[in-house]
Amino acid sequence: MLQLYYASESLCSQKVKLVLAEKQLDWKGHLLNLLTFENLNPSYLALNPKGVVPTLVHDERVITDSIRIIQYLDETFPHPPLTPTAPELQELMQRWMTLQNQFPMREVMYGNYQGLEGWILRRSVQIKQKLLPQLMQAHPEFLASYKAKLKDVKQWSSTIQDRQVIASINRKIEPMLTQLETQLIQTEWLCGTAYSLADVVWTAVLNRLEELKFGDLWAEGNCPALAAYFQRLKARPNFKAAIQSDEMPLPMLLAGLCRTFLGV
Ligand SMILES: N[C@@H](CCC(=O)N[C@@H](CS)C(=O)NCC(=O)O)C(=O)O
Repeated sequence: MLQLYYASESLCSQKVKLVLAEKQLDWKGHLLNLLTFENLNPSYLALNPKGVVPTLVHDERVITDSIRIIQYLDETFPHPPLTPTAPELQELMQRWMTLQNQFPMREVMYGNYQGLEGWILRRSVQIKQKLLPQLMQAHPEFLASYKAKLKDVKQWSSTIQDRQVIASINRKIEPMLTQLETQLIQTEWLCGTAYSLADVVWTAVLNRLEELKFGDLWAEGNCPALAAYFQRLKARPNFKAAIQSDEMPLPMLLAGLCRTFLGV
């Protein structure tokens, strides 16, 4: 039995949902509301001490971190395979996944969303900063997790409020996409002729960058191979279910909005 703890519109959750769909696996979902901080509940921290989604539970085994989860799924359920067999292509796949994983997408998202959405996201980080000391007092058995989270949230909050830092992170997006373009001029998928975990990861990221209005970086002839690649990714049968139609259910959104407006 596969169980996935995930959140709506979470980039890391989308990668896992796409792999589950590609492999046509049945799974039971536990949808967490990040806007009401369900990810910081002690019951969830017991599974995922960092208090982030996603978490996969397979029978008794708990796996955290989206990259580890998708690799685990591919090893455990090898059909269809999403890892190339040639060692040099496996290495290439790791490189594409590391490039993505090391890029501060969280800061890109929280720093660039505009309007109400941006306000909600940035305010949720401020509320988290106020909430964590209270949680430390209420649940001292999770003190280490909450302390680490608070340290991370303080850094996160100061980064997304600093327009210059966000602008300098944004400037790194184009060179990263140029690396993809160089590869995709030569091959259909990032690791050659077969769709792989690297393509899964970049499906979620390119989609998010487009949502954040960075799509011009590859459109209008700027990166034609990347633009064509993104069209191929979006045309795949599982894109819609795993990524495009990923929206927070209305009751969850309303609960999140209340919490955000009240600021507690
Ligand atoms: N490296 C982790 C990052 C997980 C992560 O940051 N998840 C986000 C959603 S995409 C989250 O849970 N954010 C809530 C928080 O940090 O409080 C992974 O790939 O799974």
